[in-house]
This record gives sequence, structure tokens and C-alpha cells, in this order.
Amino acid sequence: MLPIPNSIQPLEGEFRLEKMTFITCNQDALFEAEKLGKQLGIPVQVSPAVTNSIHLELHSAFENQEAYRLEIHSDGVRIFASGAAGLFYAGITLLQAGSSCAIIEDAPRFAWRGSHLDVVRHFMPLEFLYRFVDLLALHKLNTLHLHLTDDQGWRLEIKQYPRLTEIGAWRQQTRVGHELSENKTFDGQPHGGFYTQTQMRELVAYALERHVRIVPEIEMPGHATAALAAYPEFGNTKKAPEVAPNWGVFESIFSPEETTFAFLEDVLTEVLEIFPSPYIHIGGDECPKKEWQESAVAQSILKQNHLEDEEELQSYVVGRINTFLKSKGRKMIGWDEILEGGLVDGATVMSWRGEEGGIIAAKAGHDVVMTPGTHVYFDHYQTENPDLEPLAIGGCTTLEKVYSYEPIPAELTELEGQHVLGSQAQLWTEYMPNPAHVERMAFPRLCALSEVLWTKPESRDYMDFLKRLEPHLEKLNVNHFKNFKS
Ligand code: TNX
Repeated sequence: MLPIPNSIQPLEGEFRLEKMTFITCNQDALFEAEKLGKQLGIPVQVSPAVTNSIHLELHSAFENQEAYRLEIHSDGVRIFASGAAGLFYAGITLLQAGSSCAIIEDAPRFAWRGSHLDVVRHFMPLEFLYRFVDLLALHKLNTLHLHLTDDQGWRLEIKQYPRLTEIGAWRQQTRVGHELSENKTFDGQPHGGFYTQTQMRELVAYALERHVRIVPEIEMPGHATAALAAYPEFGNTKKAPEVAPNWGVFESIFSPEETTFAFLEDVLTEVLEIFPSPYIHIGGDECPKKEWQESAVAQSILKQNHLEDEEELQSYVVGRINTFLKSKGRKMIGWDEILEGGLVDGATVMSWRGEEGGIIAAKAGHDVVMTPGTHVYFDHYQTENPDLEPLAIGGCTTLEKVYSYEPIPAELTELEGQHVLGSQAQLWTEYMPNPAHVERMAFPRLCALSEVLWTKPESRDYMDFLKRLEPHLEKLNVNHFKNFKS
């Protein structure tokens, strides 16, 4: 079982799935029961439990909607939960449990468990997003953070601004080799693609059925080159940059004018219609201020609003968007740069430049998702020996290091620690040209992270995890890094 449940009480005897001829359930559990029935190929009926049935029951005994109790007896299986997610996770555990009888009581340690996926630096086919959702769900991960816009592409259809995808979804070519290498060559191949709103809506619904919530990320005010290639009027120079063919931090950023806010709000309005997620990610990272320093318009907006400097101007932009999202009943989340120039009311912080941002935010009473480069950047190498691995951005994050990760920093008091919602993997795809490569970087590290986020520290052990990992990977049928023990 992976992630390993928090409490397993073994019982005598064996249960055999073949004997389980019916799924029984109470009315409230029918939707989940039917999904499990379909998966196992057995019929479902709303009725009390009977001998040799797998019985699902939804009632209000647990506080946590993702918690469950799973009783595996030789003459029947009994599943109890307070939320559909709990029933779903019990089903996953049941399929992993083999034939041992046991009473399993389980609940996740953290509420935010997931993975980020950058579909900009390399466009990922829609089918892979479906597969990735499945893979997340199998690990009881509940969040897919989709990085949809950046300097190298704009990947979501926006009806009011068609050029975002007509122009912004395509780049002329792509950097070959490492960005920092001497040899600056390009492949000469146009690259791009985007998802229609219908495609995304369908994906969102599919993910929700698997209890995975998709958090969309629309980058602002920086990482905006592709958007400005399509609509230069929302930039500071009013000149269209080229959709970036290489990697790094770019100077083209949104202007802080009212026309730009109107554009961003129009875009977000469409985004909100597609993604029901309570959290909307607005990026906010790596925003060079040179264009604002040089723009008379930006400077006059800075003065009009009595702002000290460009950091405060960034905070002003983020604050305006925060107010907009709040008015629509959503919560804003952004990378830790949103702390610079003052953190806006109610924003959630994703702490990527180490843990400091997260610590500051949690101490100030903000919720945080811990995503430090040291432990959960899966674009890093997986061993100390990069020569034996395909080209990656750098760094070294071994499986063992991921497994050792503790998302609640020791600096926080117990109360402050409650602001840590959880963590997620980061899959930036500059150096991952296709789905197979993404899988190879994600697995098995994502298996380790799933256990960190689900299972309490006292119930887990790295050596035991490694023993469970091999058969788990075999069943998973996923492309994965094989040399993870070195
Ligand atoms: C920094 S992490 C970025 C990304 C890059 C990544 C590469 C973050 C918020 N911004 O734009 O892809 O480094 O590791």
C-alpha cells in the first residue's frame, strides 16, 4: 500500500475479490459505489451489507471528508466515510491491499497534496493530462496545479482575446541544450499548442470525479512575454516581443494601466468559468522591474497611488487582482514574490525560494503551500551523478531527500504550523520535452511525496517504503527513473 495508511490492524484470514459478487451501499454512497463497481466489473445495489459484498456507507462520523475506515474481512468488505473522497480513497486502498484481512483507519495529514505541471515550456498532449490525473489519484493526491501561461507560450483558449492562442501559443523554435551552455543553438522547429475551453472543462470534470482539483495558473505581472507578443498594448513598451524560444527571466511584463487590469479581469473571468477551484494561481514570480522603471506611465501610476517603489507597485497590481478574485468568491495564491512590497489580504503563498517565504507568511497568519526548491523541485537531477542522467536544469533531489521532507518548518509554533496546507511537486518542463520524460522525472519521487503528505511521520519508514515501492511501480505501469537507490 502506498501511501501507507495511518493505522492498519491485521486480522486473521484472507479475502478474495472474486467472491465479492455485489457492491452494496447506502443511497448517499451510490455515485462512488458505481465508480468502484465499474472498475471491478461487479453490480451495485442500494441495500444493507450482505455476505461477501463490498459495502460502502457515507455517514457523518468523521470530521475529515477524505478520511475512511476500511474493514476487510474474509466474508465481506465494509467501507465508511463522511465524504465521497474518503470512499474513493478506501477503494484505492482496497485494490492495493492484496488479500490480507485488516481494519484500516486512515486520514491524510495534509489537505493540499499534489503536483504542479508546466505545460508551457513544453506543450503536453491532452491525453497525458488525463493520465497524469489518474496517476495523482492513485497516490491519493488531490491537486493538479496547471501552469498555463508563461514567456514561451499561452496554453488556454480565451474567447475575448483569440490572439492569445493564435499568436501566443506558438514559438518559432526552442533552445537546444542547457540555457547556460556556451553553445546557443535552436532547433528551428516551431513548437506550441493550447487547450480549448471545452477540453479543459471536460478535464476538470474528469479530475473532480477522481477527487483531484485543478488549480489554474495565469502568470502576472511577469512571465508575460507570450501574452504581450499577442497583445503588446498591455505591455509597457507597446512593442510586441517574440514568444520566447529560450528559458530564463524576461523583461516583458504587463503595464499597471487600467486597460491592462480590464484585460486581466476579462481573462480571469473566463478562467473562473472553467475552473471551479477555490484557489486561483496568479504566478507573481520573477518579475524584473526595468520596464516599470523606464516607463513614464508606470511611474505616474506609482506616484498617483503614493507607492514607494516598484516592489510596492507589484504589490498594488497583485492587490487589485486579489480584490477582484475575492469579489468572485475565490482565493488568490501566488509564488512567494507576492510577499515583496507587502502581502495582500487573505492571499495564500507558495514558498519556492526555500522555506523563508512560507515561514514569514504563516507567522503573519496567511496560509501557505510549501514548495521549496530543495525538496520538491522534480526538475532537478535524481542522483549525485548528472552525467548518467538526461539533461536537467541542475540541482539534485534524490528519492530519499523527498521522503525526508517535513513540510512544517521547525520555526513555526503549533498554531502557525496549521497554516501549512501541504505541499506539491514542481514539474517545470524546460528540459522535459515530452510526457515520457515528465513521468521519468515525476516517478518514483511523487510516490515518496505522496507518503510524506498523507502519512504521519510516526507511521512511515524509508526502508519499508522502498520495499513497497518496487511492486507498486510494477503495477503502476509508468515510465520511471530506475536508479533511485544510488
Ligand atoms: C523558477 S519556480 C521559476 C520557473 C522556472 C524554474 C526552473 C518559479 C516560481 N519560477 O519559471 O521554470 O525556476 O526550476
